[in-house]
Amino acid sequence: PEFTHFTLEEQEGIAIFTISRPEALNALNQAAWTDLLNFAEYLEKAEHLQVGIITGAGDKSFIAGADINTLTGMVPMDAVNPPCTDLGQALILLESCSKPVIAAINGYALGGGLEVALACDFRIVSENAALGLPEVGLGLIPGAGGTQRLSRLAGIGIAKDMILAGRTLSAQEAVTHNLAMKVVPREDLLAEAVKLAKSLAKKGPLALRLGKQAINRSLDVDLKTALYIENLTFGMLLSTDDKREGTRAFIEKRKPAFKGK
Ligand code: CO8
Repeated sequence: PEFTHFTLEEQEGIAIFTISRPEALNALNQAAWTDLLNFAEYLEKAEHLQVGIITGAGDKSFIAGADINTLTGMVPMDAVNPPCTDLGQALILLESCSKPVIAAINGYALGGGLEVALACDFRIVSENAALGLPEVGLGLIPGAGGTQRLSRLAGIGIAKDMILAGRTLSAQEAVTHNLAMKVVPREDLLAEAVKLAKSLAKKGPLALRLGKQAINRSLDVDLKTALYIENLTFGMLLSTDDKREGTRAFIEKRKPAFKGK
C-alpha cells in the first residue's frame, strides 16, 4: 500500500510503520489519519506479517497530537464522518487486530499521539518521552479513545490528572503509572521494540490472537461472563495443532514450530 506521511518497512514478519512530518513534530493531519486506517487494515490482512510496530521519525517526537491546523476547521458533523472518523476507526482496528501492535514512543506522545499508543498492546518509551492529553487546553477533550482507553489501562485517578488537569508524564512516570512497559535510551528504542516483536512472533499465533481477544473483549462484561469467555477460548485452543506442537516440543526439549492451525 501507498502512504502519504508514513513509511512502511517489513522485516521477518514485522511491519515497522513510521510517521515523518518533521515540520509539525509528526502531528497527524487528515492524510495521516487515513494512512493509519489503511495500515491497520493491511496489517490485519497481510498473511506474512505477525507483529506491527508504530513509531515516529526523529529524536523529539513520536506524534505531537492531531494537527491543530486541521482541528481549527472542523465542524460538529466532521466527528462522525470520514476522513475525521478514520483516526478513531484506525485505533479500533489496531486494538482489535489479530496481531500484536507495539508503540515505540520516541519523544512527545501528546493528544491523538498518545491515543494511538493507547490503542497498541505494548508501549516502550525512550528516555526523552513525554506523554500527555493536553486537549482541554485547546477547549477540547481527547477524541480518539483517550478518555476510555487511558482510564481502563491506568485507572481513573491518573486519567483525570492527565485529561482534566493536563498533567504530562515523563518516561519514568509513564512506567510507574502503567502506561508503558519500560524506558530505554533513544538509540535502543527500535531495537527493543523489534526484540519484543520477534519474541512475540515465535509464540503460537492462534494463542496470541485469542489471548489478545480474551483480554480486550472481557473488559466490558461482568467477571463470570469474562471467565466463561476465557474458558471457551481455552477450550478452542485445546483443539489446535499449535497446542499439540507447543506441548510436544516442551516435552521433547526443542523449540516449537507453530503453523497457526
Ligand atoms: N499540530 C500542528 N502543528 C504542531 C503540533 C500539532 N499538534 N505540535 C507541534 N506543531 C508544530 C508547531 O506549530 C511548530 O511549527 P512551526 O515551527 O511552524 O512554528 C513545530 O511543530 C515545532 O513545535 P514547537 O515550536 O511548538 O516546539 P516546542 O519544542 O517549543 O514545543 C510541544 C513542543 C510542547 C510538543 C508543542 O509543540 C505543543 O504543545 N504542541 C501541541 C501539542 C498538543 O496540544 N497536542 C494535542 C492536539 S489536539 C489532539 O490531538 C486531538 C486528538 C483528537 C482527534 C480526533 C480527530 C477526529
